[in-house]
Amino acid sequence: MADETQKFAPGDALRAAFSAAMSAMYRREVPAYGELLELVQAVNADTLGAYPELKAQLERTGELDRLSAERHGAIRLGTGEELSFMRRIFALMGMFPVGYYDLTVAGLPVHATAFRPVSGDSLKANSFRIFCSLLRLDLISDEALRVDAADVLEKRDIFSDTLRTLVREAEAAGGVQVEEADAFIAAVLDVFRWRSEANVSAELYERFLSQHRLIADIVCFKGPHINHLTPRTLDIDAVQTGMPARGINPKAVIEGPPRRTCPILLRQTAFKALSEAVDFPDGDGTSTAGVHTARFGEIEQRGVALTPAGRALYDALLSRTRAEVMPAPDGSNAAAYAAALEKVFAEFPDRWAALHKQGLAYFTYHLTSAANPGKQTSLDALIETGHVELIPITYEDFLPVSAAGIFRSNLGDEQGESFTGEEMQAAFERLLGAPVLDPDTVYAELQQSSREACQAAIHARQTTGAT
Ligand code: OOG
Ligand code: NI
Repeated sequence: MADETQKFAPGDALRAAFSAAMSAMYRREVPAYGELLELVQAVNADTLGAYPELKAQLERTGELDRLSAERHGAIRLGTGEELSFMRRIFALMGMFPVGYYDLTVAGLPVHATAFRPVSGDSLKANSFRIFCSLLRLDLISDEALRVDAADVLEKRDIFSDTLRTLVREAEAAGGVQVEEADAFIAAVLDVFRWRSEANVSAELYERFLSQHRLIADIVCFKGPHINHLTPRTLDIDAVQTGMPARGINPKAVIEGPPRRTCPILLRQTAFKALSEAVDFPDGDGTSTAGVHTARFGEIEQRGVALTPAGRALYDALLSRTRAEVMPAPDGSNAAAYAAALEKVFAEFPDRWAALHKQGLAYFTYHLTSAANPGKQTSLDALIETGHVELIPITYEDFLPVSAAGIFRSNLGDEQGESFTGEEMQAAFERLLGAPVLDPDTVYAELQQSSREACQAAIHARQTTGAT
């Protein structure tokens, strides 16, 4: 009898195909993204050549293979119905909602989650993530505009009938059939492409734009166009420096922590959106030509995931840096900011062993082939004697509000917030139709299961006496 599981395309394979198809599409839609990919690949090859230890570590964790295909994207949705159906699509590709992000603290009228693979094996196979925001209509202060937005969103359907049918059939069958995989990917891809024909008149577009540019971007179009795709680099400073030569002008300051020997969390930089031609229907069969500016380019360098204690230290140091030097939007004090960041973050331990010992970051544990661990069973002691090697667990999530959010909370700028964080998360989860996973739990479980496996391996080696 044929293996039953063979008739379904595995989620990991669908996600890899989806990620590759998105990348090819975005390359066609936003040519600077193609330039950026080439630069990132060149820098990554140089970095791997210059740092054999980093190369060995990435090889060990399986990240070397996934590196050139690694990227994240972002989309913005208008309604709970869109969000919950999106969740069902992503689930078929092995992508699950992790984390809740309240972007109102950064002055954006949205909240969000990230759809991503969760298990170690799935991350290794393909780590494609999509940051997915949902508009908070309740934050549109202009009553008439709020009603208009709800009305426009109510009337659109961002999913084709083909896609809705494929998703329902796949859910009922327990997966996407192998012979439907290409049609499924094509139908999903179609949701995220750019559509130059707007949903609203030029006049209504301008009204949304003047309330908030994000609202115009979400409400006025027929689909949630992918707004950026971000490749992962091993040396963001080198990419930042190399961009102008390729005609790309990045923002002056790299967001996140400073350059370190042991990278933590996430460092990101972006370059400006392109303006795209749009046709705004006048309502009488004619249309008005205009432009829309929303899509941009971004790169990132990923470091180790931090524990809650590590994250608290990171937040405190970033906030202290910003109290010293607030980066100006025009980049005029970029060097002073970089210097302050470097100086303040000197307090954050920059050795893997120290980060582990102080419980600031997450690791997996690997018994080295060196020698017999003897009778010693304490992991800490075995790490010190070199019998157990620590491998940092990569941060797989996002930091979209760290910069702006910390600044605003320092200023106590929280007027107008009528809901607490927990209430809003619960409301978001109701619309999503599922709870979001807590990123910290995901990392803690990866660390714990690795600890247990390593301890079992130590025990096995001690009892057999093998070296
Ligand atoms: C949200 C962007 C969030 C990141 O890298 O932090 C994100 C958006 O602009 O839609 O992609
Ligand atoms: Ni991004």
